[in-house]
Amino acid sequence: RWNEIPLAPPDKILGIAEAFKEDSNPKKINLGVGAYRNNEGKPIIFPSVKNAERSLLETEVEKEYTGINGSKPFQSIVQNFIFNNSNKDAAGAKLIGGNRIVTAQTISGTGSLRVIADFLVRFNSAKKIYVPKPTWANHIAVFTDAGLDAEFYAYYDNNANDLDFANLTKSLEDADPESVVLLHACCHNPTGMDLTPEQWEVVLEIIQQKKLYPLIDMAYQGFASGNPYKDIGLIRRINQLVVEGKIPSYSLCQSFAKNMGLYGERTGSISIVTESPEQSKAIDSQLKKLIRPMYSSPPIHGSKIVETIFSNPELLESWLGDLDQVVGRLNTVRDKLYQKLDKTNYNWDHLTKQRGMFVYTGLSKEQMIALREKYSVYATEDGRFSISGINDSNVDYLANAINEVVRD
Ligand code: PLP
Ligand code: TYF
Repeated sequence: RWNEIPLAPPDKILGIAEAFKEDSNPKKINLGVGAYRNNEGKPIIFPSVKNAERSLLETEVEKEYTGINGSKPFQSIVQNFIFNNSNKDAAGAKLIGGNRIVTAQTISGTGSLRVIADFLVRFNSAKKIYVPKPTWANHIAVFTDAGLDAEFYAYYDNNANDLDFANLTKSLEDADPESVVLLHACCHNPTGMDLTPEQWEVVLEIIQQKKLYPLIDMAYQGFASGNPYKDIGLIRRINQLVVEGKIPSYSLCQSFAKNMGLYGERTGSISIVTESPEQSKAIDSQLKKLIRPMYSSPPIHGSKIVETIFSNPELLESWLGDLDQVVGRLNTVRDKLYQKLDKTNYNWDHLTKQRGMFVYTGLSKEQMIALREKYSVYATEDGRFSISGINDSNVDYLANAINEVVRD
């Protein structure tokens, strides 16, 4: 019966971990998956998260199913965290107060992307989504599996190792009206290059002219500045435009995988900003109708951690500190690598402009393969390094390997 099924290729990102495991070189370095490692090369649990779990262990008395869209407290925490920005976003507060945001807990960021993709296939007039070139590889798989037609808009100039803003605006101006456009809120994956507020302004203007539907993906909130409340400039601005009636609606996919280190807990959300409380009611009901036959309801442990942290000012403070430390180490590692790289024949200045978990080296596929085969440095062939795999014990070896590969 199944003899006709062909072998599927391994996932471009997750496949690297498999290859890394097989390598017996003691100096091997894993810069593949975007998951945090400390200076000892080990994954961590944020101390604030551990404390929240301790408290949950004592107080939890049931493991009942949560609602299809998650719990009300979780939805409200997420809304206040992202849209009200601790009472600093007047427009966002207005949208929350006016019942114009529908939020559902989802199976982390990937789940929220899939839920909104299914929603758009059902309800958006246009079935096309424009994604930046390059983007997270899974974006394209999620959107096309759901039945959307994914197309690229220009984003990055591989020769200049810089944002290609002129072509970015040009390709959005050429986009089919009413289509969906995917925007990375901050710490663009894989390039680490974000738009400036002035550049966002231009893009938001085109979005209005072409009646494009903004879908924002925010998987790295906090990783640009170290402070999650400072990394949501795009959201604050778009909230103003919604309140002014210039952009009717948009959606936001959000994940606590990276900024709370809740990777495997699968904790994230989808929020849809609507035009009226009546629309909100209908959309909330449709999200439930869509999710119920798919996975019924989201997991509860991660969302309870989030609820515990946000309802305790000390834990909240402690989490913000934990996140700041993680981001601080990433920035230190980025600087150290930059300092050790040979700049005589290769300009590495783009590294200093990039933010988040990745550096996008600009190295060719051949150079990346040489890094893997000659030096046991594992990363995706597009030239992306997940830099938390770098630490005091391997940064010299890594920089030397890169310098050798660039020289050859
Ligand atoms: N979006 C982007 C751009 C990502 O890089 C990731 C994870 O790497 C995600 C979404 C979703 O991650 P998760 O499903 O673990 O929340
Ligand atoms: O490194 C990346 O870009 C991501 C990380 O279930 C990831 O692919 C890994 C597993 C997963 C979600 C995201």
